[in-house]
Amino acid sequence: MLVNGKWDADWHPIQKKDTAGRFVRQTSSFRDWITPDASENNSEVSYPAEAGRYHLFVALICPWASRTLLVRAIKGLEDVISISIVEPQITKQGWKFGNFAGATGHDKQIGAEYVHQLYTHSEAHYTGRATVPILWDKKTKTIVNNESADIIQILNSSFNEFSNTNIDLRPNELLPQISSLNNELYEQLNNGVYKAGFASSQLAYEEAFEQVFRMLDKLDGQLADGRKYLLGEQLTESDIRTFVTLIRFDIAYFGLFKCNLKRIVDYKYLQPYMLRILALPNIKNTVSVEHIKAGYYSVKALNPSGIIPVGPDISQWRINDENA
Ligand SMILES: N[C@@H](CCC(=O)N[C@@H](CS)C(=O)NCC(=O)O)C(=O)O
Repeated sequence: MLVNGKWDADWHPIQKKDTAGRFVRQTSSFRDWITPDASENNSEVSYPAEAGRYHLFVALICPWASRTLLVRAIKGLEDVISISIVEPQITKQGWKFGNFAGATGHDKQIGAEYVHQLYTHSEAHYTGRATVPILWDKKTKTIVNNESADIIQILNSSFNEFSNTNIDLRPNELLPQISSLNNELYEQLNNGVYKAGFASSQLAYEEAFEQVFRMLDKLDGQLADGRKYLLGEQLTESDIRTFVTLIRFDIAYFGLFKCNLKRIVDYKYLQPYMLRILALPNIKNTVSVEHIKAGYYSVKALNPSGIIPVGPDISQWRINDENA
């Protein structure tokens, strides 16, 4: 991570844990906002929505980054917000730009070799982990926001002028349900799998494992009445948040993170639900099985040999990885 603007220690997945060995995720620190007219939101600085001005730095392995890519695709903002995709394997200096198939090569914004340089370019004395996704302003060459929960809201609501669809992933009438489900999803599923995978005690692992499967069972039950999406017939932000974990589950979390009670393919309703979202326009482009495998299985603390499993069989996903 960065300490006072300097890269400090070799990258390690677990840099914070509590006294019972539970994995603790860092909170994000760039929280500025973009609004249609730069009017104030709930943050100190607001940038104006403009086509071509903003850029997303992502890793295709990363569920948090992927949810921003999904919202960009669903809102049809591919020509409005440009992207860089880093290499999937995290290095001793964190995320790196490069030529792994499906990555976008060298950084054209500031000529960075590593993502941490974007952080120090934005704040010379930055202390913290250099995470993706990053929403970047090309005009001032600075990070606007590095919290995916904020970025998906910004993409959903602030660029409608440039979007060719009227899809709203956070309709007012569903907001209370969306936000309560999102909280549960984050704790028990999205971050729950990480809490299982990066637990450093049996107790912390079992606690997280139990929550993960309780949540998957609950979601499967919620879909059992034949509804299309978790909150009914309309796709919402909660579906996006769920999808990014489901799509990684059988490939990475079942094995590497020891979430091995059931696979998603074993769930009657969750599996078709996941495929339904995968089949939406341009969503397949946000999913790279190659990056997910190469990235997760390169975490040496969990997989010292670096061997990448051959399975699972995902032929029914009909993904062509060259698109990624
Ligand atoms: N709260 C952040 C979390 C992002 C995050 O943890 N990203 C991971 C990749 S999945 C990362 O970049 N990790 C690098 C590190 O921790 O050094 C968000 O949702 O945007």
